[in-house]
Amino acid sequence: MLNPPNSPPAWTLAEVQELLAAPMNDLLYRAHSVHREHFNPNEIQLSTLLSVKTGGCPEDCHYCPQSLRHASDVASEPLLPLNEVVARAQQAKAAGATRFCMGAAYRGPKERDLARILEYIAAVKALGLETCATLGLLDEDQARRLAEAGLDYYNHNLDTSEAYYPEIITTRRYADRLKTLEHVREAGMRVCCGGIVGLGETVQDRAELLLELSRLNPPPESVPINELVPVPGTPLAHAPKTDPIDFVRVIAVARILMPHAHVRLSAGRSTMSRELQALCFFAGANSIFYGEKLLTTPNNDADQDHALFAALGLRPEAQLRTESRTSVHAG
Ligand code: SAM
Ligand code: DTB
Ligand code: SF4
Repeated sequence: MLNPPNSPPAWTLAEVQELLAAPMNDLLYRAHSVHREHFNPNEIQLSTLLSVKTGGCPEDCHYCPQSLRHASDVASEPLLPLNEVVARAQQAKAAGATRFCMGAAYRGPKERDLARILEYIAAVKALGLETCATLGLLDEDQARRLAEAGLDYYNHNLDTSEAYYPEIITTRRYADRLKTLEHVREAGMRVCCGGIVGLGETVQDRAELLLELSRLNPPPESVPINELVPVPGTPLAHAPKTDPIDFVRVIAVARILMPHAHVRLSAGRSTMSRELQALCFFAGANSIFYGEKLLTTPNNDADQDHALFAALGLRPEAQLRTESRTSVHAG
C-alpha cells in the first residue's frame, strides 16, 4: 500500500537530526502535542512477552544473550508445549495484558516448529488476546500461514541504522530484515518494528533508524524502543549506559515521526526510575512490556507497574476493546 496522496511530506535526515538535538522543552512539547492529537494521553497498552523457544540461536547479534556464539548463561531449550503457552497467555490476560507476544531464538522458523507455532496463535487468539510473534526472517509463504492462523502483529526490529548494522550483526543484512517486513505487510499483518538505543551508535545512526522506520510504507503500527540490556558474556556486556535524556529524545522523535503508532517503552525499563518512565510516557510512549520477564532478562513486576500507573493516573487499555476488535470472546 502506498502513502495516500494527502499524507504528510516525508521527513529528511537533517530534520530528524534537528529534532533529536532540539531544546528538550521544545521537543517534549511538540511530541506530547502530537501524542494528544492521536491518542488518549492517559491510556497505556500492555503487551506480555513469552520466550517460546529460548537460546541456541545461530545468529550473532552482539546484544543478544540467546546467540550460540556468545558465552551468556542462557541455555538452549526446546520449543514449549502448547498447553504451557496457553497457560501463560491466560495468566497474562488475567493480569490485564491485551497483547501476547511469542518470541523465538531463530534466524527464521523451521517447518516443524512453525506447525506448532500456528497452533499457539489460534489458541491465544481464541482467549481474546491480540497475538504477536517474533520468529526472525520469514519467507512469503510463512508470513501468509501466520496471518491465516490469526497472527495480528509480527515483531521484526531494524535495531539500528543500516550503516551501523554490520557492526552489530554480521550473519544477515539489513535488506533481509526489510524483505521480511514486506512479506508481513503483503500477508496483511500489522507491523511491530523498532530498535535498540545504547549499542554504541551515534546520534546520526539514531536519526537514520528513526527515519527508516517512519519511511516503512505504511509505517509500523507498533514501535518498540529498547534500551540495551547489557548481558554478561555478550560482546556488548560492557557498553556504556545511554544518557537517559538521550533515550527520552529517541522516544519523542519516534512519536513525532510516527504519530499513529503505539510507541513502546521496551527493554531496559527495569533499570529506569519512575521519573524517567514518566518522562517517556509524556514524550509519547504509550505501551510497555508487562510481566516480570522479557525474553530471558528481568522486567518490572506487575505490582510495581500498577503502583506507577496509579501515581501517574495512567489507565491500561481495556481488553474489552481488543475483544470487540477481533470479534473473539474469552472462553
Ligand atoms: N530471533 C528473532 C529476531 O531477532 O528477530 C526474534 C527474537 S529477538 C530476541 C527480538 C528483539 O529483541 C531483537 O530484535 C532486539 O531488538 C531485542 N533484544 C534482544 N536482546 C536484547 C538486549 N540485550 N537488549 C535490548 N533488546 C534486545
Ligand atoms: C522488542 O523490541 N523487545 C523485546 C521483543 N521485541 C521481542 C525483546 C527484548 C529482549 C531483551 C533481552 C532478553 O530478555 O532476552
Ligand atoms: Fe537470534 Fe534474535 Fe537473538 Fe539475534 S536477536 S541472536 S536472531 S534470538
